[in-house]
Amino acid sequence: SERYNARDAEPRWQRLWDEQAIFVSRNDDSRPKYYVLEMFPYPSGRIHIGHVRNYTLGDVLARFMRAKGFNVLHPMGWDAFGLPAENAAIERKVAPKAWTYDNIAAMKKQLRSIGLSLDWSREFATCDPSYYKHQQKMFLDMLAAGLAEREKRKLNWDPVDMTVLANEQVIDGRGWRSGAVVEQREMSQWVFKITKYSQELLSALDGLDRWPDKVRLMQRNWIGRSEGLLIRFALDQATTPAGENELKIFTTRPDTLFGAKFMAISADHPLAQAAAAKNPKLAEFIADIKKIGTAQSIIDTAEKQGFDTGIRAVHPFDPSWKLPVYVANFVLMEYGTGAIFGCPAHDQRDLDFVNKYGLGNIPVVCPEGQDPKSFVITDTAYDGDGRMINSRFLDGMTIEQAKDEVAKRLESELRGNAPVGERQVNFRLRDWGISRQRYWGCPIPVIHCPKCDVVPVPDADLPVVLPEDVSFDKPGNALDHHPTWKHVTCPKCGGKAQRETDTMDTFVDSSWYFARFTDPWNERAPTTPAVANRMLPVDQYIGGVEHAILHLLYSRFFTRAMKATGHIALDEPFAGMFTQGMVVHETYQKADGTYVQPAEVKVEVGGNGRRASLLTTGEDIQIGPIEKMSKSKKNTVDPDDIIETYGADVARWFMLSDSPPDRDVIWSDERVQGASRFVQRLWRLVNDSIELGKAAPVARPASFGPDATALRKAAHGALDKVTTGIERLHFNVCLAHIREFANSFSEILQRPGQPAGDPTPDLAWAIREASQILVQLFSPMMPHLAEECWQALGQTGLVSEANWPQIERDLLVEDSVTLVVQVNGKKRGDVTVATAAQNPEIEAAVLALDAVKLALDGKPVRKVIIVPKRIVNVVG
Ligand code: ANZ
Ligand code: ZN
Repeated sequence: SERYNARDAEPRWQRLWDEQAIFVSRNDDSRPKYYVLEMFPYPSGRIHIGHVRNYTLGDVLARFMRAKGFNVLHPMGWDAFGLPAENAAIERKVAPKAWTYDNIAAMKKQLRSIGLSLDWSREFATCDPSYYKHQQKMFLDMLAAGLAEREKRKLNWDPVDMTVLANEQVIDGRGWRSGAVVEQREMSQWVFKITKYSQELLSALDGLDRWPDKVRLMQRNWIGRSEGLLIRFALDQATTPAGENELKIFTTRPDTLFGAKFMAISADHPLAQAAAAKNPKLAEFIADIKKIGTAQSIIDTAEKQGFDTGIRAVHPFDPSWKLPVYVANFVLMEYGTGAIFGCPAHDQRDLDFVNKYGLGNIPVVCPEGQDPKSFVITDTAYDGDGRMINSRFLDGMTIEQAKDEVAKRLESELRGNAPVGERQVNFRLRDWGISRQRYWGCPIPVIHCPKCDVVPVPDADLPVVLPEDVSFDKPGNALDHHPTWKHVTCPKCGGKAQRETDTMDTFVDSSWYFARFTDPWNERAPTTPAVANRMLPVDQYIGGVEHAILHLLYSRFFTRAMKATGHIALDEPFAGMFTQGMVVHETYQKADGTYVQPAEVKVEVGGNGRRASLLTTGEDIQIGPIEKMSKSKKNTVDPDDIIETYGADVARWFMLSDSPPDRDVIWSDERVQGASRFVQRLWRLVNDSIELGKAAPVARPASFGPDATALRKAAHGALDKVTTGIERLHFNVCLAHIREFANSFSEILQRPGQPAGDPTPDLAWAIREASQILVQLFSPMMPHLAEECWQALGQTGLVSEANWPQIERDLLVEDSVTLVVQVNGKKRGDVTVATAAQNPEIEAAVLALDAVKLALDGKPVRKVIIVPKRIVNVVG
């Protein structure tokens, strides 16, 4: 038979799937539903190889579940708002809208060439007014429900680009694009009240048992629940500006109070402001440290700095003990009370601080087995377990006992009318600031009126559509510069008013798209609750681990907000979450350090290992480390090239075969060629089997000879393993089983003494059955090749629509053994198990026997002794 020609076959099958609309799922389908979703792409212009991996993983599952008889929902759309479109407008003078939709068209063509079983009838882009209209409506619903609010916040302001920057966009205190020193500005922002759900978002993580543990842990840490004590320290009046008389701090370690050496407050703390008013040096220090960004990472890495305000705080257990109050750059106003007491012996940051300013330390927790007298701290703080020392009435207690004792005493001690201490739970999670001073985003649907303040845009006026006649000649927000767009009349009083010109963070767009996919045709409302509640949650969501926190947390919040505003009736959007690894590749560098593309390099394997040279000039190329594919390192491969050269099935097979889906996969041309050879092998194997299976009787033979049985065992064994493998997303294991099955199939076909073309009827029948099973097994991974084979096998209809084959379980009992079963040494029967069965399995089978239960007569089992392959003795 001829070689399989992917270039001819793939587009042909893609067209047929399309014409027959077989991947379109209907909302009135009564079969059980299965919702598979991969994170939708940003339309940057090109699909990259990471997308191919992501979508292939989801596609295997979608195709498999469809074959299993589910009503599969597998939609695709575009996360289409965001900064790159504006940059393109600035750099290339193309309108953001045109740029975005052109990119979508190009990428859609690429996605189609991968052969994904997507329901394109539900496609939308988040920049479609028909999508963001509903987002605006939900914003207004959230505003009415108290889940959206205006809040004054300190933000990173880039004075050159005239925009607020996210923490991630501030690099070493400078704007990532402009390079300007970023200022901290207090500005009014729209926030979503995600903190109302802090505890719930945390607790519900326990129930997400089909999520990766690492993702749940990252969310737990991000939410950052801590239990501690609020303590009101009195201030020594002689040292304190008028009107200030106490300092409130939050601590998770009240047990360490007798190890306190200083107090520290944030530069934004009112007490710092008050002290700075009379101390120019302090004011200068504060201005200095305020220049650094507010990102935790910046604060963690910056050198610890402080300035003594001269104010003294009084120790809550000793009126004569005075502690200096510093303004310090590592205390955040946004957490706790913006003030701390520092215990250097047991906190590394505090220790670094006192070592710098010569304040000393007192250890108060002594590790078990250590002599307290010789326990000193110099450069490394001790944050482990132990007993209290140097702590008066706490001495000898455990940390937990000491925490409790301090809390009890301070709770019952009053100053003024209030207790000095109060137990408190704090969360690190902050409300979600969604205002962006950007054009290419979803307009926030409110109007600012000088008389009426903030007025929601009436429902009838939605959507607030982005104007298209915008100019990017000036830096900043093009919406704000637009001559007319923002000038409106107030819907309430009819007076002159202004539209909000901030747009929403693009993370809002991706926080509910999965819900919109369930009924994207509804023009009146974001969702059709009856449909959304039936189709959600997403059964399997697949995407990169880089979204472990923001996107996945925001979506969990937004789903709750949609529930609170009546758009949906569930809390958790994603029942199963899978984070795939990256596609990585080695890097190639010339002697001068410039990177070159893999396609320009020839790699040879010689005596001294692998060496590389440049194809054009032959000059030496240095093989660098394996890294994530990136434009800057030039170690990318272009999906179009791969599909053009080898076909989509080869790319898909390679992506799935080499490593478990949650690990990184190293792109290797040799391995891709291996996948390509395997495609041809399968094609030959199926064609050979057609010849040999010709003589097969229609009816299933009454009995099978040894060859036929061996083949059937191989086929059903593979079917069993691939079925469970796909269900667990162990795709690389599935592929290994398919390979193994193909090998034993070939062997049986080529067995000597079996005259070609003339097998016995039972073997012919088994060959036909095996070839059908084989094709179905690889059809989720290589759907085009599978269709071609299915057709060659003479099947009517498409393999993409065929039901998954039924497993014959009897064939799975690989060589079994029968063991004698005894209870307390007396034979009570026997049991047959697979030779490979492990002891726990054998034990379970034995204890389930009625004869054994009868003999035990309710007595507990004390021991089960297994003599391999012979006897099982139950001792009761
Ligand atoms: C005294 C102490 C002694 C502390 C010790 C720690 C160790 P988590 O667990 O993250 O909640 N802290 C409180 N507010 C702060 C702020 N606004 N900026 C910077 N640090 C702040 O951390 C709570 C601990 O972080 C608190 O407990 C406080 O330092 C510090 F051996 O109080 B601790
Ligand atoms: Zn008004």
